[in-house]
Amino acid sequence: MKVKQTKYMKLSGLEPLILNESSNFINVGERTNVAGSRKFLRLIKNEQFDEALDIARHQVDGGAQIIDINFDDGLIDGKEAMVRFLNLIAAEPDICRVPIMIDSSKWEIIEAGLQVVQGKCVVNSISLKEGKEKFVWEAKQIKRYGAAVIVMAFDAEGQADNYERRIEIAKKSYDILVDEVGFPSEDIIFDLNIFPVATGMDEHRRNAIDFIEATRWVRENLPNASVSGGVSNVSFSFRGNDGVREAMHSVFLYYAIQAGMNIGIVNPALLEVYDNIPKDLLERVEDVILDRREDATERLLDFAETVKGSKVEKTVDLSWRENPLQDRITHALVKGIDAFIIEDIETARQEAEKPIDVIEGHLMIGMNVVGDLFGAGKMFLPQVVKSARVMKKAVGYLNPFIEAEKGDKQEPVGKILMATVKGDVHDIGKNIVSVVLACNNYEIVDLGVMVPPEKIIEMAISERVDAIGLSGLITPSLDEMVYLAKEMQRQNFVLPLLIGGATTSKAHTAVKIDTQYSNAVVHVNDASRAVTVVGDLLNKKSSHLYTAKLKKDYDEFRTKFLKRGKEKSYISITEARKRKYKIDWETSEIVKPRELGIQVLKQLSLKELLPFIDWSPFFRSWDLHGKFPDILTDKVVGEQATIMYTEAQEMIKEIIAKQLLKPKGIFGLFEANSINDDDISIQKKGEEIAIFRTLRQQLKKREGIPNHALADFVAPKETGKTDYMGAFCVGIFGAQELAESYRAKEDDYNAIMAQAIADRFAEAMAEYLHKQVRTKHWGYDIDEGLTNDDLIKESYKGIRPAPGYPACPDHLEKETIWELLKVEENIGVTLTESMAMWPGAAVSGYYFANKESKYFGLGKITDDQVTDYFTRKGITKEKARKWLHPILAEE
Ligand code: B12
Repeated sequence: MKVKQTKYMKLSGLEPLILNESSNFINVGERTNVAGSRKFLRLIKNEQFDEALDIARHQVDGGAQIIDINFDDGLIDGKEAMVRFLNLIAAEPDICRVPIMIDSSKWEIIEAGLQVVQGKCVVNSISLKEGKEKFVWEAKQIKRYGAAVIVMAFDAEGQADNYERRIEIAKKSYDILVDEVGFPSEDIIFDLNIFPVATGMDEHRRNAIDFIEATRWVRENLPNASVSGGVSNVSFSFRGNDGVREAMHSVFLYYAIQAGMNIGIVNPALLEVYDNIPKDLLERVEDVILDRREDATERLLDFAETVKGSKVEKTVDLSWRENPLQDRITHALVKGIDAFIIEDIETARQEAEKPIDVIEGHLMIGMNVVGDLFGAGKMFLPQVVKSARVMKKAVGYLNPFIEAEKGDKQEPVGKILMATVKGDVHDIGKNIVSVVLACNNYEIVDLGVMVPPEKIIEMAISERVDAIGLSGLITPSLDEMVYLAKEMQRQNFVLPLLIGGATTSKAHTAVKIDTQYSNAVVHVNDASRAVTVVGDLLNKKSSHLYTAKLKKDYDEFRTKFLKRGKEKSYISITEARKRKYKIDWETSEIVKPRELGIQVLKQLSLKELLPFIDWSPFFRSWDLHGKFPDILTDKVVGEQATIMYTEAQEMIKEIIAKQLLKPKGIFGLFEANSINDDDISIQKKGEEIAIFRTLRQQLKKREGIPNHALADFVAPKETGKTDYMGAFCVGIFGAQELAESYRAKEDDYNAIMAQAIADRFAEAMAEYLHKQVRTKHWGYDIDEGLTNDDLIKESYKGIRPAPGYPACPDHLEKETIWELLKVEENIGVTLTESMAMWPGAAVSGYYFANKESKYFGLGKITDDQVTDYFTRKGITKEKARKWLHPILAEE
């Protein structure tokens, strides 16, 4: 069900979590609930809070997007435990990046949690159980603390256990909250009570379907409210039979999500992929969940006996080759198997009247199945890209036959121009989106990377495209997008403009790009959304309505966003400097590097980098979420992740054997002192050879919390002590060529894989080199003995921030690294006009060794610091504002 919302729930830990119409189902982790996990209960009772933190971390790593925390147990001081645990979490960025759900039946525990929790949380829960007065009072408190709330379907008469009661209580609670308390409607989540089915009692037969139907009613009738629930309850009768329980959970979720359930507690280990449920089991489970037959429970119980503990062994199954031709072609496309496609296409061609019919018929039928499965979340990105490979192979085979019959041409549903903007070199995201759109029968005009705006305009006209898609990874690309929108307006374009890539956002699109162009502008944050958005934009009948809606949406978003930004308060740069992070330089250890000066890495083999690869981002770039290596056994994406991992290993073997990629690196270690508070003077034998400019946090903080700048980690000149600092650049050459060689063979899947592998090697090389520096060249931590896992968790001493990252967002500083290390002359990595590095798989940054140095986010800065910065740096104010604008507080 497409739920219409006018407002979206916006939660946050360190990172925002916004629930809009296109958000996927949000999974709440419940292992940090003493009622949900015996282990957690034991650890808390024994006061082993550190180990308890690991449970929280494990959940977030495993994909939980919110974590539920509950200490309701007679033997625990719940209030004290809640405060202590939340404070501990706040110091763990990898945990507290997700929002928290403060769960308790006692108000005093909830309130204690609300007072310390970081970000915008959810309170679990309140209800009308003890009357309206208490309900209103608690809701007002929660509103005052700015949290969202779960409302249980419970009132003085008891818990809602049928459809009517569920909607009655939900409506009553909603009206009180919205009309009397003034609670934001988007911050209300209903828990409509999931109860077991197949218990043998007639009154339980409709438990699941009533929940599902009540969910639909809430989502249709109570604007902006969400629906949640604990899914495992539904299968309670089948405890001990995980096979059946897994199937029941997926079937239940499949229908509940369609009805609008958007949040829930689901144990991923007890979830089967809907399409993998054997047909006979599926039918019986659906009969029970949807209450389709009188004897549904008995039939499932009988069948359940045969399902116990079963896991089918895998062998290569070629039985699909026995199926009719269309089924074989569809199977090959869905499974991405190209081994028999030419054979099947040839048969189809011989049977068809014209060769084009095979594309428009057989292949499109198969690709429509792929499109539907992907749209329904039943296929993952890498699988779709593999389908496209099979499709391309088939079309490639048919093309000569089609050309021989002149005049025949398959009509695409639309033509999309795709480009990575001027100055930017990243194209994995753009390539993935292009493939997904091509799979859906759009013709793609791909202009590649670093495309100047004039070329985009010229090609859009000459190719008569239907929409323009722009991609960018680093912040300077955002300006290029704004510029292009202005140009499109000036030249009276009417084409829709799509915006995507890692640094783009709805906020930037709404505030900066949408205002420049009077036609459709839309931000698309992942490939799976691209197809529907483009479909809506190009639909002749409804596109003007869609565009009008978009414009209105962006307008409202902009108004709110601009208002919000102004609410934060900042201190002056002078004040911020007084509150700098102070290291006691009298006692702090300064280690002189064993080797000062510049060194170029020669003869480094890729093999040495293998142990340093962090695989998790590799899967993320394919939209598969989870932490490596757990992701390989994940219930939902594990199979796909394992296939990709195996294929990546094979490609790496070939890359190493044939030396298809070449790693190059350079670093330098220098004498250094911080000067004028925020600058770092780099010296050679006491003489200044370069100055790094750093920026300082200006957000107003609590007393005693410092306002950081990277310069704080280097001893000030006035201490009279010589300190040290480093800089580096690493790059992986050959990825573009390798990707092109695959693309020439119509193999986008391996082309994208090659680029993703090169990116992994670039990060691994940065990690490898940092370790060499710490333990050898600088040698401040000779016997570090960290495992690869520790490296990924950055448990080492010292930091290696990179210009563009949150602590140092000014990309211009790369110029200083380039001059100091002579990067281009020494290893050939170049800088584009937007300060992107070529080749794309490259990382550059600084080394700080002090054991107190740490990563931080700069946040926004105010005009006084900009003035100070451009004066120090010797550039114009205009230039400084151009490069710093994403972090300007008043923008
Ligand atoms: C992996 C990574 C890298 C990899 C390469 C990334 C790549 N090829 O995509 C490496 C290690 C090489 C790298 C290097 C750098 N990185 Co980096 N990197 C990342 C990271 C962690 C993930 C990016 C990613 O996974 N890309 C994979 C693709 C598939 O995702 P995507 O591009 O977003 O595309 C999807 C959508 O956006 C959308 N989409 C994309 N384009 C389009 C276009 C259209 C029309 C549509 C409809 C949709 C669409 O669909 C895609 C598929 O779902 C991000 C942080 C983050 N979480 O995003 C930082 C990040 C992008 N990097 C950043 C920076 C600063 C850098 C460096 C400058 C650091 C440095 N000084 O060395 C360098 C620059 C490299 C260069 N050549 O200039 C910053 C950028 C912020 C900024 N201020 O500019 C980020 C945001 C990290 C941060 N939090 O600060 N990086």
